[in-house]
Amino acid sequence: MPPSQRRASAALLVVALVLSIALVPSISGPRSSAPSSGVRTSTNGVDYLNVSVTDSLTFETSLSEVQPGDTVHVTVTQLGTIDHTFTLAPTAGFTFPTTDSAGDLDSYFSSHAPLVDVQVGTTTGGHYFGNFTAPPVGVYEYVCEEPGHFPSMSGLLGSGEAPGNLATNTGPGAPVYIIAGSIVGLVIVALVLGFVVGKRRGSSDEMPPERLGYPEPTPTTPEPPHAP
Ligand SMILES: [Cu+2]
Repeated sequence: MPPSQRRASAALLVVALVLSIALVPSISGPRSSAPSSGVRTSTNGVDYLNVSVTDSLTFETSLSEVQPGDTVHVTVTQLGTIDHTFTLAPTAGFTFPTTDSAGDLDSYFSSHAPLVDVQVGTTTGGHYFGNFTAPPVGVYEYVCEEPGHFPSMSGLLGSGEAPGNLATNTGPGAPVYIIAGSIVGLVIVALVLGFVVGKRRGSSDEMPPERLGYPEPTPTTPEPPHAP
């Protein structure tokens, strides 16, 4: 690699590294100072959890986290036409095996009273209500008990912590992938730019003529005769 190309590549690599280091803290730093959507919005001990259900067997929830001790008002809106339930398990850190049948869910809830159990009727656009007191710190699973709706209809609600903190969720979080992706992307960009810049400079002042596809021009003045 000619010196000018080496210099250009080195400069771009330094820029990429500086950008990577600058980006990491902004992505992985503490997020408590900037509440994300999904965390409680009230300051008076009352949370409103809006849930919608559809015929495609999905839950959409307005909150992913509530605060322990808060009164949580649940409103479930039927966007389709099929019976559902919104049933919140009372045990922190517990999730149902995804192979569980509706009967398995029923038998669990018969010995573990749900925190809230909203029965959702078939009136499209209808609202169905429930209340519960947010439980001690932990992550809690909610499910639909209608046959065949679990595990498609299930999700996690955090109380005093983000749902992603559930102990069984051991994979790296999204920020890890974002940071790794940013670094790899910047390095690739730096290498490509370094190659292009180096090639352009080299073509004008350092690339040997035979590499450019035309023969070296023959000297127009004959060399002086060698001394005997
Ligand atoms: Cu359902």
